Amino acid sequence: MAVKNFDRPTQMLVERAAALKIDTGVQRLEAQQPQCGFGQLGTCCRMCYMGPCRIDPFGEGATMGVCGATADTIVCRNLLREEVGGASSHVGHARHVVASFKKMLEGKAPYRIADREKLMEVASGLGIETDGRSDTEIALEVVEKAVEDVTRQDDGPMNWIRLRAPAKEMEMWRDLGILVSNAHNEIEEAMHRTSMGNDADPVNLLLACLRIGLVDGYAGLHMATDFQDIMFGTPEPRMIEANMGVLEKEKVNIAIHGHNPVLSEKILEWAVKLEDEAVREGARGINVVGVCCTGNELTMRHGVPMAAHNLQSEVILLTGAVDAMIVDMQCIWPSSTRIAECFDTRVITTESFVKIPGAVHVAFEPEHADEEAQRIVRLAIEGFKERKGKEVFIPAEKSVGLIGFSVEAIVKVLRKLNPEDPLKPLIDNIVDGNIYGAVGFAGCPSIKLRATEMTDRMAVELLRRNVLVVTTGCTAHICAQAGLMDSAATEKYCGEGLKAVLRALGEAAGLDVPLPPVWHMGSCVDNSRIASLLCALAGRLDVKISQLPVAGSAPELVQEKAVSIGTWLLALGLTVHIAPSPRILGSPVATKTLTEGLLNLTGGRAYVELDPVKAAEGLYDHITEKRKALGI
Ligand code: BF8
Ligand code: SF4
Repeated sequence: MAVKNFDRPTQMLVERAAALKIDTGVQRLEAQQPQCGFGQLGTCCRMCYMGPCRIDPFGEGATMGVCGATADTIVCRNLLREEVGGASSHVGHARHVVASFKKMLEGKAPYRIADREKLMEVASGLGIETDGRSDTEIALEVVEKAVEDVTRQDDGPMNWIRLRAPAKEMEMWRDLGILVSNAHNEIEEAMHRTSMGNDADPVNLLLACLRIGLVDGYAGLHMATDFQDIMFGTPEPRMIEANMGVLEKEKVNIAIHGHNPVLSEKILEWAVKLEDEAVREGARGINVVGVCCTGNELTMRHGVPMAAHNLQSEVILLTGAVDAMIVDMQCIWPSSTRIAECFDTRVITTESFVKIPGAVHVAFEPEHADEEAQRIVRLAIEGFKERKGKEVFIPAEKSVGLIGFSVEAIVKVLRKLNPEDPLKPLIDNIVDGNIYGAVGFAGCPSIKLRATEMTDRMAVELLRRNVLVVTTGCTAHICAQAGLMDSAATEKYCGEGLKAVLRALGEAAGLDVPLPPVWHMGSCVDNSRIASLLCALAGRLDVKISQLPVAGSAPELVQEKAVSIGTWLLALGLTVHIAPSPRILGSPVATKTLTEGLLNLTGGRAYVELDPVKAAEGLYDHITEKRKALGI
């Protein structure tokens, strides 16, 4: 087995797997070498059965598919289909949450409105009359507005674009003809457009990519965040622990994995209620730990420990200490059950469209959420009964962090410094250069880049240059594990200016330590929170988002979802760093448009760099240019 240089807990478990003759992604990646060059460049087409066709990027073989499609057409069609995959996941997620919320309002599902203030904010933003009406009436109308975004047949734009998009960018999108009105229609049209014999114009296809980016951002991310906050509460700062060391040998360990908090919130509730049953079976309690994004959701709202990012979602099972891993949707490795069956671990699937051979399936319906959550928790207790007394292997490492940086929480702290104009202290510090700029990290851990610690090293390089880092999704897990959400990291890694700001903010927050230098803003759908913060800053300064000294980064791209989020950020006018390269390099038009041409359309730009230090330098230079252009 090739020696990788993963962080110690991951490395130990990968080695344990090898000793036990259990395959992990490390061996499977090796077995895939060399990976297909056509696939990597995006020049393989399987849209019809005269193919599959492949275009030789060096011009020595075929230059067109059987139907005459060029590398440009093929690459752009493939890219758009990737984005459809990503946007479908996010829109599907939001739709599931909205449907559960509606059932709750109709008295059919056991949930409640946790954040009435947010409900009112969303309702007024949507132009809904709130005076003299009950919360339920108002909330039902909010649901109607959400449903319109997947049903309306007029020219729109979508209600959630009107609610959440910045005004200047909305005008720009109108001029570009990409202002979308119905997420499902857009997804259908993108599939239609890319099927054999339709759109062959690479530029037109790339504009369609921007449309899907907007679908992702507003009918996916923003909509999901808004409903989840209303239903489960808007996150507030709290301390948490991170890494696999949060597993406890003597407790029933329940790992919740996936994305949809409608399920995991109930599991958490019943894990508390059924603790006595666990104790009767000889456990010292029930320990719910978070994996991937539903982990982030529970961390942000309840302080549940962040046990594992996506790459660790299979190795955490090698501890033998997970009694049940409960999954809902997205990012779940099919290998999970093959590893789980070597131990007493139950993998429990819960969605009808997410089944895995070897898993126990408990169909989760919001109407029966309490019964099903109890059943699931009891399955975990059964797992513990079987495991009790057996050897487990839990790497001891864990870190601590302060998390919960919703925009509302950030503004609350800033208000202590300036009650009338809370963004002013932030802006003043940006102007002074104490905060040189900010970079938002989003996305996944890649088995291809984890060994170089791409995300954490980039973060440290940026902090040193007084660039604040905000993060979501699995990059948040990586940063938490690296200790970057701990106040101590502020003293250790930040430049003097940023250090001073974080100290002042820590004091304003009533802490006797600085704020951490990397702010955890939530799950992947909560990239909406990062956009809201940018939107507020740009609005306050009366500039476009593309003028701000900020950037985005998907430092370890894995999922189609990261591609669709990235495209939304490009539509918003951001420079977006990506590693490894998206599958566009086989198309000169796609490569040039996305890395240069877009600057003239939205102000955005894709920037590919696989070396963490160079990538941080590249983003720093970008921020410097933006600062100069603003005259600061
Ligand atoms: O939606 S960061 S591996 S868990 S895709 Fe998946 Fe990537 Fe993790 Fe969350 Ni986001
Ligand atoms: Fe080949 Fe054209 Fe069919 Fe694609 S659509 S597989 S390029 S013939």
